[in-house]
Amino acid sequence: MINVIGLGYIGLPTALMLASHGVEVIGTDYDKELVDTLNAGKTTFKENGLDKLFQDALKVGIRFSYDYQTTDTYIVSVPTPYDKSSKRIDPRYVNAAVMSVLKTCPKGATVVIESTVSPGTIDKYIRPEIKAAGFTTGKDINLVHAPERIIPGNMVYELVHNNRTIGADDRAVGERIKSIYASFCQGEIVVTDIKTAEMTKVVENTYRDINIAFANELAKICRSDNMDVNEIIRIANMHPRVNILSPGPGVGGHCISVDPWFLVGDYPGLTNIILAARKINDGMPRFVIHRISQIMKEMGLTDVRRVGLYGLTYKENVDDVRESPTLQMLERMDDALSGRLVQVYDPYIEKDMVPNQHHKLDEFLASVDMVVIMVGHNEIKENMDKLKSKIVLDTRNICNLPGVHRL
Ligand code: SAJ
Repeated sequence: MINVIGLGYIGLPTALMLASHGVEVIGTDYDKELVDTLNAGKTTFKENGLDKLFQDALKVGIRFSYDYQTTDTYIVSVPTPYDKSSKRIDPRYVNAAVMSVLKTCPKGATVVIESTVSPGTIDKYIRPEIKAAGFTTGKDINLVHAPERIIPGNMVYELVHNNRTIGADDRAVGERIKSIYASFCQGEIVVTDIKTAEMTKVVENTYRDINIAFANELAKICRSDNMDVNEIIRIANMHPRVNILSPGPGVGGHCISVDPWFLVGDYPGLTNIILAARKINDGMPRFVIHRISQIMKEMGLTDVRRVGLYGLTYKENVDDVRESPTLQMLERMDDALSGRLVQVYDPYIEKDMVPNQHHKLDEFLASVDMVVIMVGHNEIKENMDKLKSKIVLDTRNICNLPGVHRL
């Protein structure tokens, strides 16, 4: 039996996937409400294919509990925030989970850490705690790092099809864990050491952050000299060795906007490009605010008062608002756009999160003169016609209406 600890965006789909492929699974989370919701037969977030996977797992008997179970294998998938001042990883949740495992596991059990951690975290923060608790790694407890790679919006597909990395102290333990993931994973599973697995995961997200920052910097250059950045990227990408990502209103989510900071925090002085990329991407919400003012000025619209932000989530077709560029913009908008009434709408966010939030597209549109497309949800793509009478700033390059403004 596998005890999956942490039933959030990664732990839950992983637990469901294992269970629906014949592995006995108990999911554990300390959030009582979350466990109660799952036990009542409801999923806790929206994700393509998740409800069906959940039903399949329920049919074969997956269970959810607040308690850690006594078993030989644990998969830990809890948050790993970073400390905003030191930029270093804050390992407290992973540590707490591992310490709780030690209280319940039999001798020789294996703890698989799926949470993203900075290189060396397991050596620096986890092993000393295990030792201090009187346990010896490799004897009393085996450690494995199996970072996840699935992308929100396509998690269920990617769980099955992505390649994976498994870092283990002991090759045989790594191979045993590989065989568990191979119950559902059709991709290649590489077994390596723990530190290599830690670094590889952070490198993947940092690579994407830098690529997006490059696109964002190009957007600023092109804006300053009247060039069309999207057309330039489209044509450049026709080169067989060029693949530039898309500019946007900022990089949100709990992964790409966080993981590069781990490297900046741990290797100051060696992380020039990585730090510059973080700053460029973090500066994009401010650039969007600047674009709003610029467009109004260019159009001579000093009397336009009503600006609407379409989209609160960090990207399209998900309900996750962590590190969302729209939320960052709202924090800064009061000073930058004082006097303008900012309206907000997102079809994925049902509860009231911010002032002037609407829950129906038509009502939102009726209350604004200018629409800033912050997120390219399918809903807005299917309703572009409704923006015909509006001033539109499209930060995602999805709107083809005449006169649309872009980054
Ligand atoms: N974004 C752009 N331009 C782009 C692509 C993305 O502005 O061309 C923005 C998005 O709008 C969003 C942010 O970047 O705000 C991040 O979105 P994303 O779709 O690039 O990635 P995440 O954060 O949803 O998921 C990433 C993935 N990592 C990589 O592709 C290297 C995923 O595979 C990881 O599993 C995930 O991080 C994670 O959990 O680490």
